[in-house]
Amino acid sequence: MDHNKLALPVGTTLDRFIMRKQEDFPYATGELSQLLRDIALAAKIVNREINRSGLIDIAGAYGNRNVQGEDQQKLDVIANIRFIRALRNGGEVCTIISEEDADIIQTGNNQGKYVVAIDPLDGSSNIDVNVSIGTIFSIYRRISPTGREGSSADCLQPGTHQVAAGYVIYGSSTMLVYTTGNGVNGFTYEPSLGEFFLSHPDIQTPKTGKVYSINEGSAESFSPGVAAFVQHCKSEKFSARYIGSLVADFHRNLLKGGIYIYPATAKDPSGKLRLMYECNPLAFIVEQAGGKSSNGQLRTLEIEPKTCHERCPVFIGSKELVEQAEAFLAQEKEAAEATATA
Ligand code: AHM
Ligand code: MG
Repeated sequence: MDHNKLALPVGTTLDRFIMRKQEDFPYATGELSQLLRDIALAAKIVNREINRSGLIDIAGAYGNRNVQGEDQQKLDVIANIRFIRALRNGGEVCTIISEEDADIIQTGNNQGKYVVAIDPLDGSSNIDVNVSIGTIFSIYRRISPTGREGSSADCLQPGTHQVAAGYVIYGSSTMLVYTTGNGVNGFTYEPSLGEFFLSHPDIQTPKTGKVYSINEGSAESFSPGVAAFVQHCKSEKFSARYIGSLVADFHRNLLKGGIYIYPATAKDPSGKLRLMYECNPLAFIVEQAGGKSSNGQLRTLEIEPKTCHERCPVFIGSKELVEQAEAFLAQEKEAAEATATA
């Protein structure tokens, strides 16, 4: 009997993978690796809370509104506490921007070299109905000198400056997907061992796809370019897939090909999604996987942020589909300019 078949290897843990990657950079100090491990630890705790949310009284509304004016769920608050505590205790991060906090958060770790922007629990209005939800994070190196609190300039760097970004999807299984700018790797959580294992090495997103994801309930306020692109998707017999939980919609399209759109609408004239902790991290990941992300004209990662919680329209996914959407928007712009000069 082949002994290996009796006890198959369990695979590469996230911790070991992070350590190996660090060895590729001879001068790396290990701080970023530690920071990623802190995030993974908080993700495991949040995963535990989400899994038991139907059993104890932590589902449902918290009774507060966050800085965006949205109803906070109890699990939003719990996830926010968990991630901030992990980052504070880890010591590598001086300053945090969180979707759940109006102001930037100083961790007290003034020697910390990194800044984190995080949406601790995205799509949390889906918790009560057991739909997949996620955490999205983005990591920057601070630009201000260490030894003092991080500044708003540290927090307001364009997405091209990200040193790492990732998301956790709490779904039919829980996964952590991240990039440090050298490809994208996905890890699946094994609850009985309490570890993330490498399950999706070097993720490449298909160049094109047949899925479009947009909230068509807002179709009446789509601009002509967005409306024309959606019509194009229909005439090409694409499938419409919209969970209404960004990480889940993004993750599916990343693996299978497709485009996710949150455009400007009458209700959300700048789009709904936040640049710093929703669009930029996913844009970094999608580009690293061979895809594309833009606000319709500009590459998402090149948008110069002005405020921590600013929103932007987003067209993200397979490269060809994002380029097609951009072409429809360019036609819209040309038509508007022609009318203006007529
Ligand atoms: P949240 O950060 O308050 O959870 O909102 C973001 C969510 C995304 O997960 C999702 O893609 C989008 O809002 C859905 O918005 P809509 O219901 O307008 O389609
Ligand atoms: Mg969110």
